Amino acid sequence: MSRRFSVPGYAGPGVSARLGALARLVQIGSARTGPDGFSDRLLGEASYLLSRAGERLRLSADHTVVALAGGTGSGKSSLFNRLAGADFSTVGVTRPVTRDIHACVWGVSGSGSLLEWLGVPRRHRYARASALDSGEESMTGLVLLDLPDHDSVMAHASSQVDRIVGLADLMVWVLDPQKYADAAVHRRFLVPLAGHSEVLTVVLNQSDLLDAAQIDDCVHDLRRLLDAEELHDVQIVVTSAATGAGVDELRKVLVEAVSARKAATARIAADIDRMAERFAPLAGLTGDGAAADGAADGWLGGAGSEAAGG
Ligand SMILES: Nc1nc2c(ncn2[C@@H]2O[C@H](COP(=O)(O)OP(=O)(O)OP(=O)(O)O)[C@@H](O)[C@H]2O)c(=O)[nH]1
Ligand SMILES: [Mg+2]
Repeated sequence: MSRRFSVPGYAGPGVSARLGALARLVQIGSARTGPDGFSDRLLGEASYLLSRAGERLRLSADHTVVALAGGTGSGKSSLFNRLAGADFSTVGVTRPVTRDIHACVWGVSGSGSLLEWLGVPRRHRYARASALDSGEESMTGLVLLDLPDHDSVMAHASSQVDRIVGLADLMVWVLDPQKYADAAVHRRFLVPLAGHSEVLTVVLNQSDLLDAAQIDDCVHDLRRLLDAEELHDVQIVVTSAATGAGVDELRKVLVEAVSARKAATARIAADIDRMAERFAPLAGLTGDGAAADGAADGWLGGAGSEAAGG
């Protein structure tokens, strides 16, 4: 019996598997275009969807990648440890301290290939396996990264930061009261994100070193800088990794990122399902067992509504 993924209650395979199957269908379909085969339009739209969903989603749709970035000594590792609830990443006075990316994963298995791809060494991978027991369900799926400083003397660390900026679901720029206006950070990392406030949060750390009026001045000045950079909607969170002030607020930002990511993934899963349905009537035309060879095994079946040339 054929099985339609749109049947209520049938969730089908995960988004990663769905994307893999759709990629295979496009590959097969590209060799069979024409009046009897797959339409160029269908293949074009499927390719577009694949590129939009991207390699990142194929690797792991269930994880939300949030990266702590910023200059050396701003307190990235200290905040990472606070959020992770353990001293995973070394904090120190010699600079720079963090030489490789560290990662903490909340509660979802299967992050190995993603962490590989992100370039996190095995010895620096930590898990909050007990997330489900500790009231942290809303963090499930979070992959928190502690990055080396962006202007590191170590070239490999600096290029790692550039790479992560392009693929994280949320970048958290950790600034400190002395260097929050650092022109290099603003020009190189913040300005290019103009118009993409949703992928950026700014943290003003070390607030324990300032009094209330100084904090207000700093936040006001930082807001002015961000406004000038067309980053009006970027949230500024004031924290102290030393006292724990503001860390709950930062945790909330991470939870929101996780739920936004889940919503986006659900939307993409629905898009893929609709797209795959359009391949259904053509799946038997390939003559090479395409529908049965595992590309869409157990997922793509039943009659769709779109025929070749549509
Ligand atoms: N007073 C105060 N000190 C802090 C705070 N956060 C971090 N520090 C101290 O600042 C120093 C640097 O902290 P790290 O967490 O190692 O900074 P980092 O951004 O990870 O630095 P790199 O790994 O070199 O890039 C350490 O001595 C921390 O104890 C804070 O909120 N308040
Ligand atoms: Mg560090």
